[in-house]
Amino acid sequence: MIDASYRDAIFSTPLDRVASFSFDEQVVACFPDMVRRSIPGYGQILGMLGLLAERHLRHGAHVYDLGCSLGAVGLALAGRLPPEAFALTGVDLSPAMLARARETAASESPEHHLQFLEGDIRQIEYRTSGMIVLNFTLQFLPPTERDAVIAELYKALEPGGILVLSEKIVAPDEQENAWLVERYHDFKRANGYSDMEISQKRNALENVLVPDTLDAHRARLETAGFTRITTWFQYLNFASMVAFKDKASATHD
Ligand code: GEK
Repeated sequence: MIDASYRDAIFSTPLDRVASFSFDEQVVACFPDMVRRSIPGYGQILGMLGLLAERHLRHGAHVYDLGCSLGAVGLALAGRLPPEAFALTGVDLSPAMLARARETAASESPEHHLQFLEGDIRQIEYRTSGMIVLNFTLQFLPPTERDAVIAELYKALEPGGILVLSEKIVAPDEQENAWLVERYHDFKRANGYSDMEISQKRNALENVLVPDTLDAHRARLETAGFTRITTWFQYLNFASMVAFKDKASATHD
């Protein structure tokens, strides 16, 4: 288990100027608590990733966890699949996150092949993979750079491979979106965040986390080449999609 003992209190005191959100040591310490209390369905999504891998991952295939933070996706897969079933590479920009991910993987799942690489998912050379997971990561890239990353991931997937994309989303209808956001703030309040924490975090994420609509995600995935796309999960303004690369598609060159 990733240590969840540090409570997220980053935005609990008034700050005269809320700095932009960044994934530094302060965030690492309370990250498990933060994601659990601020991403509706985070635990359910992780649980389902293991089941999706059991069902769709070719035995022995390589898996990417892009924007891996503390490595929760790898641990979730390791909880369902034996060590020889897959080898996973977690990629993240944050050295502080990666240090903790390596430690946790070594103590929790020493038999599994989980490695962690410091890198920018916009720049790395991708190897052929059976499953690629973007669990709440694409949303942190500038919107204009998202198409190119998804196109690369499509190329890196082997035929029959899957991409799992979990994101905070925005509803196209203003009224519907306002309702979802308000209920999301209720969700955070119910999880112990104060109004001040909610509003300061919101300001810190402004221009850092820019959500797309589900339609925009679908269009991007289709443009990249995916023919079958399913939104398998939605909880308020958080959703997860699975996109299948056709078994008959040309192999990666
Ligand atoms: C989980 N997937 O627990 N390249 C690599 N990493 C990046 C980039 C980039 N360009 N931009 C942001 N990140 C995890 C949760 S958190 C989501 C993912 C959240 C990394 C960033 O350093 C952070 O660790 C992660 O993406 C996003 O299932 O905090 O809301």
